[in-house]
Amino acid sequence: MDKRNIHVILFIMPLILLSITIPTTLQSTAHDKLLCAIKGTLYINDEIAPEGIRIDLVFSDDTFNSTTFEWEDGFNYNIGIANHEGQTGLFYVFYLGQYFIPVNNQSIFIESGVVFYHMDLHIDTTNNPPDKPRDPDPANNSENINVNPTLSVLVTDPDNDVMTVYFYDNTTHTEIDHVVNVPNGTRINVTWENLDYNTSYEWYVVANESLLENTSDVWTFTTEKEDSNEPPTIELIKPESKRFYFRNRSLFRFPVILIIGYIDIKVNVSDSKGIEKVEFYIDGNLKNTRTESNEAEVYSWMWNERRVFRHTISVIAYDTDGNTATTTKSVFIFNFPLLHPLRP
Ligand SMILES: [Ca+2]
Ligand SMILES: [Ca+2]
Repeated sequence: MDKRNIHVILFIMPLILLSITIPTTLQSTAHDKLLCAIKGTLYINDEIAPEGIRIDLVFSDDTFNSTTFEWEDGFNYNIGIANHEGQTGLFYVFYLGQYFIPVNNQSIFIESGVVFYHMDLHIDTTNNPPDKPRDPDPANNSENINVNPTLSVLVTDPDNDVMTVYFYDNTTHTEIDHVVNVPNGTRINVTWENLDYNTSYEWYVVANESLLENTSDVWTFTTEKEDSNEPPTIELIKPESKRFYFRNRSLFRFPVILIIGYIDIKVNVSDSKGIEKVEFYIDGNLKNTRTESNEAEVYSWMWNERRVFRHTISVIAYDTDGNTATTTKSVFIFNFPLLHPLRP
């Protein structure tokens, strides 16, 4: 047994005897510095650490208790835990300019009446933080972005660690959303909802692999101008100008539109935001309303009324904001449906 081990035993033995024989209240007044503490050895990559490294114990109420690693009677660090009974603390080791969370024993619950805990801490400096999240979409300084954009970045970790990735609004510093269990080398997406039109936004991303994290640059984009919902477009595709129709069939060119019998009136309608309805009029009287197209962008209605001579077909398309488009054509028609029982 070497000299150091003997010192350890000589130190521990009276402490144990004290714990057994002296009431706790007496212990804490008489030995405040030794008692109510966490003591242990700090290992860095499995080697006993050099002295002078700072170890912090952070409790849930945000109080900060730090000590500097030093050799002390066989215990290498010594953090007071008085008044933290019932709380859970987390260790952080500040080393090489960054915080490391010990690989084992990283959290500790302080029970009341405990004199001290012996807890060795191991940190692994061979772990690297995730790389800065990069390759944003929308790209930095993008314009005309929609008001519910999908935000996307590429995240990587040099050690192939799985990450949690947080997206933040840089103006309010609130979280937009996060994604857990993200493998190294993944492009991830979240949606930022209900932004204002024609406004600049700033965002950034934090990739965290539970021990270390890294923060992206701040990126910005500007949303699109408020949508003005243009009116629809409409085109009468049947009857065509200067055609002769017989019972719905186009037969030949004619100086005017001449229709014998019934005819399907067809329009081609389009709108960037969607069509609400299409109305069919004869001589200004509403005859039919269609809310569904018969085929892509084509709305039709079979006109089969007893009519002779000249009449006016009008079709009005309404978009979802009530904007309209109208097409009108004059036709000559001779239709006696009551005399033509062979209707389709
Ligand atoms: Ca890592
Ligand atoms: Ca429109």
